[in-house]
Amino acid sequence: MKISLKIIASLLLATSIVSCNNSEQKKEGNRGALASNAAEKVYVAPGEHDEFYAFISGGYSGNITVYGLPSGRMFKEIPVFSQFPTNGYGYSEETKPMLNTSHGFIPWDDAHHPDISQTSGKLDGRWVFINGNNTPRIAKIDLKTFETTEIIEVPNSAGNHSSSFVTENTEYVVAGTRFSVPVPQQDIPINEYKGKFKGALSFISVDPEDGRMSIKFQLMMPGFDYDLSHPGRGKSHGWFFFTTYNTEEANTLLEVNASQNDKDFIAAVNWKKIEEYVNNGGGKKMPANYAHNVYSDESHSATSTMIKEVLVVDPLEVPGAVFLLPTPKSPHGCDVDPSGEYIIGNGKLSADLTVHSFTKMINAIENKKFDGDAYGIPILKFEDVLAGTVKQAGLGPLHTEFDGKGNGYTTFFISSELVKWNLETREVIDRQPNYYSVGHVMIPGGNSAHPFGKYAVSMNKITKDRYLPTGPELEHSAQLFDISGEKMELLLDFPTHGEPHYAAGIPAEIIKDRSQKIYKLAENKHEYATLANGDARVERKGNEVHVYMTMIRSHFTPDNIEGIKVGDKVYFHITNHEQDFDVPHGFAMIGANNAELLIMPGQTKTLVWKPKQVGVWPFYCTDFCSALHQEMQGYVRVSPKASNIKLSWSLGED
Ligand code: K7E
Ligand code: CUA
Repeated sequence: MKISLKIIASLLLATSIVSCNNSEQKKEGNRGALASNAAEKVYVAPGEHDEFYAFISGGYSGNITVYGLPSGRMFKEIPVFSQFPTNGYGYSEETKPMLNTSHGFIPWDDAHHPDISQTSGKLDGRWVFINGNNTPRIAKIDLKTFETTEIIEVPNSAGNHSSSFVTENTEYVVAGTRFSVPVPQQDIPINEYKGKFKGALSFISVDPEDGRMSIKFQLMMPGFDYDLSHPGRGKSHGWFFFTTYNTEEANTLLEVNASQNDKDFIAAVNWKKIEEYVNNGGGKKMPANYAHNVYSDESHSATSTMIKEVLVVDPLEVPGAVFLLPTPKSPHGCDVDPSGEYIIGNGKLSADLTVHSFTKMINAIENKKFDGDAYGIPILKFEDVLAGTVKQAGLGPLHTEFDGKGNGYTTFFISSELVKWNLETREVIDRQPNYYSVGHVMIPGGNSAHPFGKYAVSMNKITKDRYLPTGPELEHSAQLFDISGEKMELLLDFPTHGEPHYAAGIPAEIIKDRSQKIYKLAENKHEYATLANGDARVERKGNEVHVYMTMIRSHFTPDNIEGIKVGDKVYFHITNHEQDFDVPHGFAMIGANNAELLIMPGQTKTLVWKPKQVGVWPFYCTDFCSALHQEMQGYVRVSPKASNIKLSWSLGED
């Protein structure tokens, strides 16, 4: 008895010593800005606002989610490449054209890398761009309305992955193909890949006034896989850098066959030089067929135009514009530091990080120190462009961001950690475990000359035990770090939606005051808008019926419609007459083969319904808009196809 008590006592003592040590260590580790606790740092009191917006890619959701930092609260999902029943995007007649492509209507994509527009290397908060990976497209989201307002398809591409990063004045948003393909597409044996397939790097110009996108040129590169890219900035402005893998040009068993070369390349592209060449009439126009979809806030409608040619540039036609920098080992991320001097290649099969020097690259080019070529494109010598390596930083480096204070933050997928290192000395300063298997990391302004180095968000691929289990399928997990001090401090875990590949963060103050609250009814130019209740009506054109409807708390006008017949195609064109912030109304029709509509104040949207059964069928408002929301309903009488019931409708007290 005595002995066991002694043992227990000594165990207790040992435990208290251990925990004492632990808290001692924690204090050390936490000696950041204020050494306050994590909970305080992420607490945003009720009614208070977050300091940053984070636009997080949804990966296979095809969309973008908007979060607040540091709270990790989700504010909105912005539909981009995928139909979104929550508000009818891709279901309403007005938004269906946004998802039109050369393959027809495509209701889904895999969205990867959001990037915010810049002016003089600073985030200007006008637009977010993001790439559709599967059916190659670039989308633009307007940060006044947080709506997708433009999508351009990228021809001659497949797996649009080294995208969508913007140059320092948003001259271009760049899209590079991951898979090389026959250009133009043709029916040839797959094993003729080597030498025949091409990799298109597309430079999409962005109009400085209205942001309109158009493909300025496509650079037709050798048939490698172009994985990621980043623009030069500052001294390297005018250049763009792309990581490649499968420089072996294998077409099967890539996990073995594309890992043969000790080094692949970072392709350095002098886009200013090519732009000049193109402006002087260079390049070849090639037949193409790709969709350009534009949404207007005035007509509340999108149009889709097919474009029939694209300008193609062969890199050999523009000497001095493209060079290859050997980079070990199947590099994934390609990141450029805020000064524009360092180009970091994250060799995903390597333990070291490769840091290239822009200055050394220019010197080597000027001195023509080439080490052969690939399809005529000069290869520079590894030693001539290397600034140095970050030795044994971790296993499986993927992506790097910067804090603007001279440090890089690299994610390591295999060793599952975020590693902070000094750009000049390339020494590791700190490492923090990630739960689990981190992919991208985001520091607000990370792809710009002026990052906001207060927080880093790592986006993890595996969630496992971080949250309450939800069956086999889990949301991914993000982790927020305070990076204001010497050591990083883990503050918060929060789930994300889909599979985030990168995110773009920005101080809230840059965009929040410009955020639009309503659409002005007086400016509504929708061709089927009903601006006065007295104009509400129903018109028949053959078997098409157009309902010009209005909605305001708490009724639809008209709310009784008769004379509809089985086999008709009924278009409900509904205009929301509210002019107050945050008073949308919804519209749902029984048996409609689509989603509801969620209509913002001042906006017109159209739902198509094909009644299939005789009867009296209800419709209703889906958004609890007032105390009399449940009364916001109506009926449509559907008669047999051969019936003579006259078209009629109620206008109510108006
Ligand atoms: Cu940027 Cu996920 Cu598309 Cu790496 S990729 S993780
Ligand atoms: Cu309108 Cu509920």
